[in-house]
Order: sequence, then C-alpha cells, then structure tokens
Amino acid sequence: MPGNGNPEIKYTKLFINNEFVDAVSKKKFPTLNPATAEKIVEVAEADKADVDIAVAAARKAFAIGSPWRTLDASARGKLMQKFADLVERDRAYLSELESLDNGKPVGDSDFDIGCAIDTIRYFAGWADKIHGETIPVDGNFMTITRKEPVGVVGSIIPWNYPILMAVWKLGPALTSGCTIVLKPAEQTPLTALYLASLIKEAGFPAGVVNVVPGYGPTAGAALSNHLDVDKVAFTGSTDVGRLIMGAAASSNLKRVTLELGGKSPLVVCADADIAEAAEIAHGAIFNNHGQNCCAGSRTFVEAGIYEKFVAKAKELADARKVGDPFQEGIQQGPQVDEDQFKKILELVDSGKQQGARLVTGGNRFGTKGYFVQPTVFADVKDDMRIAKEEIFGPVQSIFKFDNMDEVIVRANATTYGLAAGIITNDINKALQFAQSVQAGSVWVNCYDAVLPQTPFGGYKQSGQGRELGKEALHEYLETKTITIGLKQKI
Ligand code: TXE
Repeated sequence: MPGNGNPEIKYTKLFINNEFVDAVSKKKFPTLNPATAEKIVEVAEADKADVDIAVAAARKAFAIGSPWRTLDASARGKLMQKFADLVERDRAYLSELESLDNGKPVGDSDFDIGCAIDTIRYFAGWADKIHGETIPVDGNFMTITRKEPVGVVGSIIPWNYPILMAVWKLGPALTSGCTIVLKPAEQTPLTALYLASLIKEAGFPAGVVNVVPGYGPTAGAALSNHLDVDKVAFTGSTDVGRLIMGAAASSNLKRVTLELGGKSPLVVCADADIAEAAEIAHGAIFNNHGQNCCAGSRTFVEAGIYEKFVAKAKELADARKVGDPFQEGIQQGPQVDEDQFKKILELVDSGKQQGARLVTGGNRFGTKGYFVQPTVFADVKDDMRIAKEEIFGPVQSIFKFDNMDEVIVRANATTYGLAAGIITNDINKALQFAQSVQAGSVWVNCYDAVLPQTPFGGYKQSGQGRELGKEALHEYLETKTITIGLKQKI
C-alpha cells in the first residue's frame, strides 16, 4: 500500500465560499512531517478576521431561500454521495497525504478513508428520512413537529484521524442541512483542504463548507466565541472541551457537542483464550500509535492468567514493526508532534519511577522524528499517573484483578467514560460488565468496533452528546412545534 512518500501538495490556502484564499493577515504556519520533524509546507493561518468571513459565508449559504436551503432533501443526499465517490476516486492520493502530515502508516490512512467513505454514505442516506411527527394534542388543535437544521456549525477537530474526524462532523451536519466552518488541527491541515476541493467539485453551493486551518487559541476560540455560530462540535482534549463550553456559555449559548479523552478499561477474564485476548488488547492500545480517544489504555487481567498474558503482550509489542509510514509492513509510525512525543515519554518515566514493571520498550525509537518504542508496563497500580492520565501513545498498562465486582469498581474509578471492553466466554460476566461500566461504548470479545450506524460518545468527562448513528442527527437539528387552531376537531 505504501506510495512514494512525496504526494503533491495542491491546496494550502483557506477555503471560504468555495474559493481558496489567503488569510487576511497573510500569515502562514508550517505543517511538519512527524517522521522527520521537517517542514512539509506552509499553510495560510486563519485567525478571528478569517473566521468572521467564513462564518458570514456560512450564514449567507444558510439564508432562507438560498440554493442550499431550497435544495430537495434527496438532492442533498445525492451531493453527499457524489462527495463520497470523489473521496473514493482519490483514496490513494489522500492516504499518502494523510500519512505525510500525520505519520500513520499508509495502510492505516487507507483504512480510515474507507471508514470515512462509509460514514459519508451512511449519513447521505438520512437526508430525505429526517422528519417530524403529528401529535394528538388536547383541544381544538393539530400539532406537527418539523426538524430543522441548527444553522451554522463550527467544527473543531484533532489530528489523530484528520480525514475521519472531518467526515464525522461533515456527515451529520450536511445531511441535516446545516452549513459548516471546519477548523482542522494545526498539526494536520492538508487533507481537510483537499476534502474542501472535493466538496466544491461535488457541486455543493458556495459557503456550505468552509475550512479554516489555524491555531486553537486564535481560530478555534474565534469559532467557539462567535455570536453567529449556532453550534460547536468539538473533538479534542478535555481541557479544551471545558474552554469550548465556557465560550459557548459566555457568548450566545450555542449548542455544544464534545468528544473528549478517555482512559478506557479492557477486562480480560481467566476463561478467555490468552493468545486471542492478548491480540485484541494489543490492537486496542497500539492501533494508531495509541493516539485514539477510545484506546484500551487500562488492561485488567484476571490473576489466574496474568503472567502468561503479560508474556504474550510483550511478545506482540516486541514484534510490532515501527518505522517509516511509507514503508511496506510498518505498523507504527511517529507520534504526531514533539508535544505529544514529550508528553508520552514523560508519562513513561513516571511509570518507571512510580514502580510499575517495565516489560518492554520505555524509550524513544531511533534518533530522528517522533517515534516511541511500543511499551508495556505490568503491575500497574490504580493510583499511578499512567493509570489515571491519558497517555495517548503506544504504552500498554496491565493491571491484575481477582473478581468481577472488584474490577467493575476499578474500571469505573476514572473521570472518563468513553469506552470499555471485556473478553470472556461467560455471558453472565459479559452482561454484568456491559451493564455496570460507565462508558458510551462497550465491546465484548472485540474492541474499537466504531461503526457509522452506532452512536458514539462519552459518559462523564469524556464528552457531551453522540456522534455517528441516528443519534448524531439530533445534535444538528432543532425541533419546531407548529400548532394549528382547528374550527372543529374531527
Ligand atoms: O488537543 P487540543 P492536543 C487528548 C490527548 C492529547 C491531548 C492534547 O490526550 O495528548 O488531548 O492534544 C483546538 N479553543 N486528545 O493539544 O488542544 C486545536 O487547534 C478552541 C484526545 O492536540 O484539544 C485542535 O483543532 N479550539 C482527542 C483541537 O482543538 C482549540 C484527540 C484539539 O486540540 C483551543 C486529540 C481553544 N482554546 C487530543 N485550543 C480525542 N478525543 O480523540 C486548541 N483547540
């Protein structure tokens, strides 16, 4: 699947009103290749002035009587299908561009793009199936409800799945009839800009989708504080999620959905096949270099199989192929940037100092770029930093447990609640866990099965609202109640 590692960079300007334009300030910022820490290209840097222009374009596109508002709902779905076709057409190119900017192996980028295409098509199918109800109200009235798009949506996304996160935001917003100003992460702006070109090519009216690369405290904050943005959809850190809610509260009380961090437990019961369980647990934490909000970052293993499991986990981590994301067979590329790289190594050091057993890894990999050795800690205790803080890197933490009641309490002893998993052949244990764990997604005998049709989101400080599935649509719709006085009730 690897390409030549040198995809042509076609778009580096802001995308507003279906045109690529410079920033008002003319400022640019560099985006780096995390495999080498070298600059790929400079990209136009949006700040408040550009966000204001993009929001005005989105507002105009949303105006009553606009081409977008008067489009048949089914035609919205067809435009989205066309967009999906174009992503499919350019899948190989987009995979390379994603890997260059983000560092993940090209095969992983290709997988993400497959998921993105499925997600666009899933939401496209909803376009003409979103409708209200007729309600049998008291009195001489007839009442209907009408589902209306919430309006101009500011979407702020992270760098771990740049294309997929863009599509998770675009899909439900477009099918609902909203208009969008999307701010990609400053680390990975390139594929969002290319997607913008495909939005135009698909035939979306000007202003429906705008893309404004820039930094969080400037462009991101301008969106979340904006008085003419009706909703912000955010994926990122819990700390910034708090800022977004605060900005919404102190500006126009815009609607907010948040998809934040996690510290997800994966429980391995003694009745499980050890090799199979170790494979699932390995993928749960090491996929996407651990840069996954629902990563199974706390692996709880039942005492009876504990040492055998730890040995298997080490074997798998040692076999993991780390290196150039454009090279055949590579499973793990660099972490996305220096901040993440340093944060991970600092947390790994804390694990060593606080007495966790370092089974393998524990250092940077190589001497160039932001690579981290696949790392496994055993005998992790619940009060260690690596047990509590989101590492967001290729670091597996293994804990020992003795019984289900105990592990459920420990699994829930976190401020997060995004995902959880259990591996067992005992249906009673699986159901006890699935019903007791405080998490938005629970996987039994699998992990990370995030599918376009299923709601995804967090309990507790892992977020607000749901993405994907039918539930995602509610987050982009207002319900209008229309009550009609009747001359007589029939
Ligand atoms: O996130 P930020 P960072 C977690 C993970 C990671 C940590 C920090 O633990 O190590 O967060 O990562 C924009 N107003 N996750 O610093 O800063 C920013 O420009 C408005 C989990 O990269 O939250 C980017 O577009 N926006 C997560 C987006 O927020 C602001 C994925 C995310 O960046 C802003 C990523 C502000 N004041 C990190 N400040 C997940 N849930 O998957 C920043 N941003």
